[in-house]
Formats: sequence, C-alpha cells, structure tokens
Amino acid sequence: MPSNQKSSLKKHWSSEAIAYQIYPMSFKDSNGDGKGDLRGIIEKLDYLNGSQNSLGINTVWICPFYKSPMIDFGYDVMDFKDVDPIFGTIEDFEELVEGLHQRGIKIIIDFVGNHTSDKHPWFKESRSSKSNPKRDWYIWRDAGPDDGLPNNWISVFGGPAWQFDPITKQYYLHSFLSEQPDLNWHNPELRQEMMDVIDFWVKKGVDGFRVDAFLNFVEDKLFREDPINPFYQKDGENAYNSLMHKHSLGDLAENTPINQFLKEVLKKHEDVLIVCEAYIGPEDMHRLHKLYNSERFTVFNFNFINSKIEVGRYKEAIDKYLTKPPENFLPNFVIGNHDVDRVATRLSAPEAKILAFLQFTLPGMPFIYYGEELGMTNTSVPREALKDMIAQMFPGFHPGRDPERTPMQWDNSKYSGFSTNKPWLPINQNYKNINVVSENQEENSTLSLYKRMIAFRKGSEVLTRGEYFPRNSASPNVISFERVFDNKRLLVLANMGNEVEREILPIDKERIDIIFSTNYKSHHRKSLVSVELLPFEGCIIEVE
Ligand code: TEU
Repeated sequence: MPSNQKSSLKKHWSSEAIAYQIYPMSFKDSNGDGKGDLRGIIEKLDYLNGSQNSLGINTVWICPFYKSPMIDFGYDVMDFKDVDPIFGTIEDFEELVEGLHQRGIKIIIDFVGNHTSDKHPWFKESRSSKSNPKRDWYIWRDAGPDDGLPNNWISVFGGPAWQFDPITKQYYLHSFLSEQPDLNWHNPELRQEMMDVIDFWVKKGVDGFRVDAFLNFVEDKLFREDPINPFYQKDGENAYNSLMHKHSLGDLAENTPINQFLKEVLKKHEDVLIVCEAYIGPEDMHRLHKLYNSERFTVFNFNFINSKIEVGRYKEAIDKYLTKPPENFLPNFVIGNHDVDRVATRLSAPEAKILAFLQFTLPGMPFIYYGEELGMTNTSVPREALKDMIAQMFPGFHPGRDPERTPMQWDNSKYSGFSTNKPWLPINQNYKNINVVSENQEENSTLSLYKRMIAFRKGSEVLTRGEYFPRNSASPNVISFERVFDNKRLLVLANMGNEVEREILPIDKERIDIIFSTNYKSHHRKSLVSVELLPFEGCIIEVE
C-alpha cells in the first residue's frame, strides 16, 4: 500500500477550495427591482462562510456582472471594467470583495474574452469602416461564393456563425448570438487591452478567472469548412451538432494566442487561479493540464454532467481523469451550472446527493451551483415569461436555460425571501419546503447533508490532499476508492443504486470505523468487516 504521498502536497489555496457558483441575477435582490445584485450577495455573506450556521464554502465564482445589454444575461459585455447598474456599482464590488476576504472566501469572476456585445464601443468602431484601427479586433470576411456565407461554420446556438453587416458589406463571425461578435485573438493590441482588464480586476482583489467558452477563442486562420458529423440526428438535436468543429474551435494543446495569454496571466499574477470552460473528455483535459503544468490552472470537469447515472461510465471517467495525472494536476468536479438542467432534475434527488458525496470525497475542487445544496430543481417557466434567447430561437425544442436559473429559495415568505417584488423569473413552487430556513431546521435535509460533507472535507487532510486509488467493489452499483495521505487511509464507498448493497472489506481488522455516512442517522457507527449500504448511501471508513 502506498505510504506518504508527498507528490500530492499542494500549497496553493485551490488545493483546499470548495467553490460555490453564484448567478447574480438570481441570488438575492437588495433593492426590490426583482433582480439580484451585488449588495444582495453582501447581505448573504454569512450564509456562505464565517458564521456558525454557514454553508462553509471558501471560494465563490460570480457569473458576469459587467455592463451589458443583457441579451445573453451578462455574457454579452459592453464594458469589461464596469458593473452594470442592475447589479450595482464598482464600490459595491469592492465592498463585496472585502466582505468575502474577511470571511476567508476567495473570489473567481468570469473572463468573457471570446466575444463582446455588439454594443461594445470596440465593435461600434470596428464595424464603422474597413480602415478603422479596431477593424482587426473582430473577425471580418468577404461574402463567399454560393449563399454568401464565408464558410459553413455554425453558431453554438444554431444558425450560421456569420452575420452580414451592411455598413461595410462584410460578414463578422459570432460563435454564439449575432449580438456577440467574436474577438480576434491574433491581434496583439486586443490582447494587450485584455491584459489590462485582467490587471484591473486583480488590483480590485480578484483571486481567479473562469475563462468563458475557452475553445472558441481561436479559429482556423484559413477559415476551412468544418466536416459534416455523420452521427447527427436531425430531429431533436441542435443544428450545431451537424458539423464536427475541427476548424471553428481551437486546437487544445497548441500554443495558441489564448494559451500564451493565459500562461502570461499565471506568470504575472502569482496567486491567481484560472478555470477554463471546455466540454471535453479526460484525455483532452490532461493534454491541456500538461500544457499549463500549474496547480493554478484547471479545466472544468463536466464528465458528471449527464442525463442519467451510468455507474460503469462514471467509474471509467473518474479513473481516466485521476489515475496517471499530469504533473501539478488540479482536478475538479462539477455536477451543475447555469447552462444545464439542475442535477436534482436531470437525476433524482437521492442520485443528486450521492453525486455530491463523490464531489466531496474525490480529489479536486468541488463546484456547487447555487441552490444545489438545497436540492433545488428546474422550474417550469411559462412561455410568456421565458427570458433566454435560446428558448426563443428553438421554440418547442430547447426550453432555454431559464429553468435552472430561477431565484434562490431563502425562506417560505412571498418570493422566497429573494426579493420584495415580482422576480425576473418565477420562483419554483416547491420553495415552501425547499428553502434555506426550513432546511436549516432539519437534520435530514439536503442542506444539512451539504454542511456535514463540506465540514468533513475541510477537516480532512486525507480528502483534500490525499492520493486517489481506485478499488474494485463486489457490486456494479458501488463506486469505491481509497484516499491516502501521510500514512492515513480512508475508504470511500458510494452506492449509486436504489437497492441495499453489502460490501465485504478486505481489511485486517475485527471492526472498522465508519466515520461518515450520508445517512444522517448512522454517520458514526462501528461495524464488522462487511458494510451494508442503504440505497444511495455514501460512507467513509477509516482504514488506518
Ligand atoms: O457557455 C459556452 C457553452 O459552451 C455553452 O454555450 C453551452 O454549450 C450552452 O449554454 C448550451 O446550453 C458560456 C456560458 O456559460 C453561457 O452561459 C454563455 O451563454 C456562452 O458562454 C456565451 O458567452
């Protein structure tokens, strides 16, 4: 059995980080306009950490709060260095950072550098004439031969990725909405300006950046056509999937301008963490990690963001990701975000909890999407109340992302304690039971379980720093592994199924100590050398 694994020692704060994603429009409204804001987050700091009843997280990622026309709810930025009046002021942001840091919470913000809003002054200049100095900051092409489009590239949200602009009679590229023109990262002046943006926020105390749409930053310089995807099923699939994005997405391991830029950010700002958003598999994640070779760099691990639990596939994904890791590897596990159905809706409530248990017992940063800790589910939003453009672009096919973005459920008062006025999106009808106040009072609630899991992880060097060793288990429904640090060994068992499972433990001891269980009634029990796991129960056993 491996002894002290010094290689797993990590000193940067990210090695102990437990991150919480806040979608600011939906977290807490402080001024009664029905939309969340920065002062709202300030009001709720004690909920996050630093007081007796806190959740206990130590890192937040706050989604965009920059000046924006809000076509993509903040992912269409008009000014990278200012706060949108909906969310407050730059002074509010400074106060927020101070409050977070006082409570030992690091702050990660979005770096939305692939595109701007079409209302951004840079784009206004760029589109004004072919000779404008900012023309090359965006991607402009002449019309192509047949339908006029420069090539066959498709935008992530469906439809051509090119928009004709009558002013100069050329097309501009937009990987997302046509209101989100792509920036040209080959342009050195643009990169310089973006470095200023990073410096600006680091100066304000920001500890890390989540790089939005990382793979979209750099396209093929020759603008070659994307090949057809032979597996595409026309009905019920986004047209984006009809092509393989060989040329419209950047090459992962290449020394592209964005990779050079991010490496420079890491070098310049010695404590800053970078988290890249890219939907890729374990091998590709490793390639990227190797390229950066830094414990301050990670790529979101979205391998748990699936429609249903397939234990075999999960085991494989975990093992591929964690065994033979690249040097200075900082892993992470994500089970939900503002772009996908909430985990308790995608799966069932007990499945969501056992997945969270894995997040807190595996190595790497867990990311909690606000409300996940309550078991919040998707909200069905009536057609007339839908806000997300995707829902409007694919009526009847894609419900958009509003259902997973509805307001945080704080208590059982009108508007769930989120606002004093009608919120921008409807509150889920289950808020009378699923809310912070009620769940704080129940030992058996999802919130109480999250608090126990977070506290346990924070108190366990083995879980935060230990090596990972996969283990075979008798049942195909049980995921099992060991964590080892400094001659201490923990065995983790997670029953991913809805039947009782018996695990016989290959341990030379008469009795073993179960030091944690997701089952609130039995979180500390002694047992013989076999363990009975209840449906969807996860437990941690002290081996040495
Ligand atoms: O998302 C990028 C991305 O890949 C997503 O578009 C995803 O495929 C899509 O939302 C399907 O549900 C980032 C942000 O997370 C997203 O909210 C933004 O809309 C997008 O970039 C554009 O900035």
